Amino acid sequence: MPSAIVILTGAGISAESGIATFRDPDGIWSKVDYREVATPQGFAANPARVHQFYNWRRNNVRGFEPNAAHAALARLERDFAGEFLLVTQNVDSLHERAGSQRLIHMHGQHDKALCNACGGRTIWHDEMSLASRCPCCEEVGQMRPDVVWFGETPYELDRIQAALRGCDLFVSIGTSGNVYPAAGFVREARAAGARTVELNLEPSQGADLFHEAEHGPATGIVPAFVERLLGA
Ligand code: BJW
Repeated sequence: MPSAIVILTGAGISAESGIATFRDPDGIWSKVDYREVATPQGFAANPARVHQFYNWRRNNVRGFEPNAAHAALARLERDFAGEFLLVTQNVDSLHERAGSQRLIHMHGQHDKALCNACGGRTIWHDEMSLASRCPCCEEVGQMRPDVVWFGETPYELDRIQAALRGCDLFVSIGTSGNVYPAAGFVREARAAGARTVELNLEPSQGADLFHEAEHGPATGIVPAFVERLLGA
């Protein structure tokens, strides 16, 4: 039984809840140019287009529910006696809705806004536009989605790296391993002496960096993995 676990999740864990992944054949980046909607330069060039994209994403996820894989990770956090940290690259809120609490959204959250004028972060469920007013500083036209775009620094990296240095089990779930720094966490965990496991539909970009792997839909392999871990 491990004494400290770090879990990294990506879009694949929410796929069976109905939320599109990014790089699968019918994924978001097959329909939208990421340079237009997920870079600071894209936002500077056409903020209305970026607001339109994230308003669509925010509205689109409303009807979706956490699945058995999210529930299994919430159960692991509840029933495992050691240190536990769940790091998600996902901007949806399905982990917290399933009951996860020791959770970091390293790429931000859909349902939060960030003010470019004062740096304030607020819960945001409505449409966002160039006419939106910051509830902290009252400026108009400075609001953006609180998500981490390419070229921006992901959130809480110090806390994540400390957890990676102290873990003896690292599990990566539903991520293609294309995007850094998350794709490098497996190396950091290995360097700390952790056992590393990949649970993904198919071998990821960095599959050979893991000690073990299981491939299949998250709603099958994640609950089974958690069951074995807690039963061990
Ligand atoms: C299933 C399944 C099922 C399907 N069951 N599985 C050259 C080399 C190295 C790095 C760079 C480089 N050039 C630029 C960089 C840096 C850049 C980067 O990594 N680029 C690469 C593309 C090369 N990274 C950054 O810019 C990051 N910031 C940064 O590096 O700052 C510098 C810094 C570093 C360290 C310290 C200090 C400073 C920021 C990255 C921001 C990413 N943002 C996005 C958008 C967020 C907002 C939004 O949602 O719109 O985050 S992009 C997108 O990709 C999103 C995701 O979180 C992220 C990862 O995607 P994910 O989750 O892996 O999804 P997919 O679709 O790729 O994979 C899904 C997987 O699930 C697949 O494998 C499927 O098989 C599987 N799957 N169904 C189980 N049912």
